[in-house]
Amino acid sequence: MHAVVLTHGDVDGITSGAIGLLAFPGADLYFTRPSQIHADLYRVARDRPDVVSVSDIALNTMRFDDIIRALSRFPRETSIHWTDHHPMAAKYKRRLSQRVEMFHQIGPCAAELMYRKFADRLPEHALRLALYGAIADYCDNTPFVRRHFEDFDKRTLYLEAGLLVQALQEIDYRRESKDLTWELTLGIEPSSMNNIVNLAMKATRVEHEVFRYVQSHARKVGPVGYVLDMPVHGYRGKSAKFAAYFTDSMIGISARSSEDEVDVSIRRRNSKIDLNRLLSRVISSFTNAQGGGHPAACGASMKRSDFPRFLQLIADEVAAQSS
Ligand SMILES: [Mn+2]
Repeated sequence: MHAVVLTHGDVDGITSGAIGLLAFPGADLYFTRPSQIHADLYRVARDRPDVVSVSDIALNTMRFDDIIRALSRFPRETSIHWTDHHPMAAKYKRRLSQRVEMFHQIGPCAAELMYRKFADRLPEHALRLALYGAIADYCDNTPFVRRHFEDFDKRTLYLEAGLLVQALQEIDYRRESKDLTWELTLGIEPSSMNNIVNLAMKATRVEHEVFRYVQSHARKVGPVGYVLDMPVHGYRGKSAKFAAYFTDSMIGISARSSEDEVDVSIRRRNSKIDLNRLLSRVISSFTNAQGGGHPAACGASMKRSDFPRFLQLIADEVAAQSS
């Protein structure tokens, strides 16, 4: 049997992908992302696999027709599992479900969904992977996760998951993450991976420096705190949180500019604002901007010259919603 696992490169992606590898032994593993899943599906379809598992990939509606076209390239016999927890409009979900075996739920992480979907064929250690994914994605308050925290010492689970989260800040997205995923399928714990432990400690020290940097460089536009072009790469979700904290804001943004683009990570702080919905409203007033994510965590990119107006629109929306 020839199986292919396509998943995201963050901890939830890696753990849900590792569970996919355990459910389909011998499968090939590729990392992908919402902006390129259509192209990866095209490529994978040429090999006519028996099984494909896509996990933790948000549906990019701008590419929806390309995704449907790519799916149509697979032989009828290929079973395609689509497992995700990002917001997905009902019409897209219906259309996609005509070809894929859809398991979509908001609330749990993708690793929990993968575990529940394939539980009857997974080894015992896959459960820990599901819990690591849940902790990493802040999806650790579901009935499934609460129940299984009782099966271990949850403080140890947080340490192991924390090592993965931290190490991934310092890891090359494709090469080393692939080795890490394979090691996880073998049941090796993060605390037993010396390279992961070392990277996690380094990342934690860098994070503390990032915290201090944001303290002295965060700026505020209305109810939005932001930091632009930190000297260190990565740490975007974390620095967005810190920017909200240090400016006492409901929303935090960490932005990085390149030659002609700005890329932003957005987080909320003590707020129930649905960032995904907020962002999609704001983004619709820009050409060449894209983004999306979860209610509590989003990302977007836009033309560099649009960034000030983007900040202002986000601030206006937040102010309007909270007044
Ligand atoms: Mn996820």
